Amino acid sequence: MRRTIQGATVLGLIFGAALFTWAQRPDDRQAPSAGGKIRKPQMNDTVSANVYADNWFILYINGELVAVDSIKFIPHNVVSVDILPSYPMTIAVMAKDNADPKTGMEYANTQIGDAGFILKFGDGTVTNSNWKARKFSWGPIDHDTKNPRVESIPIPENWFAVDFDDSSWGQAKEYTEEQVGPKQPFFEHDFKGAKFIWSDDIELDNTVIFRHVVKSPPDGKSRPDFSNLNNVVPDGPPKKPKK
Ligand SMILES: [Ca+2]
Ligand SMILES: [Ca+2]
Repeated sequence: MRRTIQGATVLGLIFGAALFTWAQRPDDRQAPSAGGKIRKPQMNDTVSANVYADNWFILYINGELVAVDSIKFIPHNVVSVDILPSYPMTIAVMAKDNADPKTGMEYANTQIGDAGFILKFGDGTVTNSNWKARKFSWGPIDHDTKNPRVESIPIPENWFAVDFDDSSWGQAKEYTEEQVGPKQPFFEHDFKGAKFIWSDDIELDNTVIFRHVVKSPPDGKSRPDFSNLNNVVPDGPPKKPKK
């Protein structure tokens, strides 16, 4: 009798442990560090990225192309995409004002035209003067619209790479909403806490690259690192037995 109770207790413990393991699968388990099994990322592991550029941008995260502004000039649109963050997160953005490459002027060479860029991720990442910025094309030099001239320097091939050396670059400059004058789509998306940025001259600087490293999630939330997903087979639901 005693043995039976002991057996039942052991069985109960085993069953309980199995039930606990089952209940934890697959969504509740934290992904272990590299080398172990990793669960499949779900949509609630992603965060939204909202990006607004006057006039155009291309965005890389950790060296990979993530988003391209689908409208190069007007209307001024917001690009909103889902991203699966992993930290440290290197963000690299090339932004362009819609300037004529020969004159540096906008709107069929009728005006100098200004620029602006702003970004916010769902993890709390925002643009501000902590970002690095460098101009690569600017004009018309001295605001001379009669004899407009443009100066440009070559864009480094690996400007979006994680290990690109931006240590000599200056900081981005913040601009107010009034200075940039964003259009309606901007107000329909969450940019709270983000600042408009550009390089030193928001009128004349027409091609600018921004870079920023987010060391850990700004909202403090711990997130599994799925960046090695290509190197492991993630746990999935059991396959249906073959008939
Ligand atoms: Ca513009
Ligand atoms: Ca301009």
